[in-house]
Amino acid sequence: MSTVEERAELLDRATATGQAIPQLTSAEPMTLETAYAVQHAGIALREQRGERLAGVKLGFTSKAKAEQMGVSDVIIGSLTDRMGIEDGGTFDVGRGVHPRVEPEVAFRLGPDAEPVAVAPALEIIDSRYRDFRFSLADVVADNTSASAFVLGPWTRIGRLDALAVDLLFDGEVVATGSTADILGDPLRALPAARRMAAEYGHRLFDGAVLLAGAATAAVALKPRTHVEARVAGLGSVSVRTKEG
Ligand code: 0L1
Ligand code: MG
Repeated sequence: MSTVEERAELLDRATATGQAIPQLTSAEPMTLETAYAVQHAGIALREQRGERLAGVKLGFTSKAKAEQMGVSDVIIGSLTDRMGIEDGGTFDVGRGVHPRVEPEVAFRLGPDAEPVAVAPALEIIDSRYRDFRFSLADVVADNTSASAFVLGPWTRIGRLDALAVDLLFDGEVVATGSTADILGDPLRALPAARRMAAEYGHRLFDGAVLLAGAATAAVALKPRTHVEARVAGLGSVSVRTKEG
């Protein structure tokens, strides 16, 4: 039986080398509680290297994705400052295993975990498991596939329940969706995040970012692409990919 720390180190090494690993649960069963302990141990390794917590993210926030995974609840992961890329910045696809991108909505939290601003966002997810296949416990241990995130301009929070979302590669639309695909309304990510954070030990601190969830299916990234998310009423956010 491997320890929580040993499992976290396996995932950490896969992240650093870009070499996929077999699912942890292919070797031994893992409860959801242990999976979150592995996730926290992985974040502790990052903190030992000088990374600082930047916030949290939710996954499985769309009905389609939850049904596909056979789950009925969201999952929560941690974001660190080093996962953040400035708007218009660059992401090296060569450093990942098989990165994909999702157009999202982000909140900035104030004191008492209340949302104080909203922004269009891109999340780059990258499962450390072979073929992007995993069980619920595996993906939780793998910090919900978190890899990088890009935030667009912060703006005042208004109605967010049905904003059109486009994901573009080099100016061509590759996926379309709606903020309604994020829990029916991205504002529902707030109580969901508070509940999950309380249950699994994540901190919703003043200034934290909350990535509320994806408005379309994730799309595989390739090098030398201008990737942009447009959220009606909120604006756009972009990143350029390179390799090596
Ligand atoms: O951020 C997400 O919605 C991804 C959650 C984990 C599942 C996946 O990697 O597709
Ligand atoms: Mg996401």
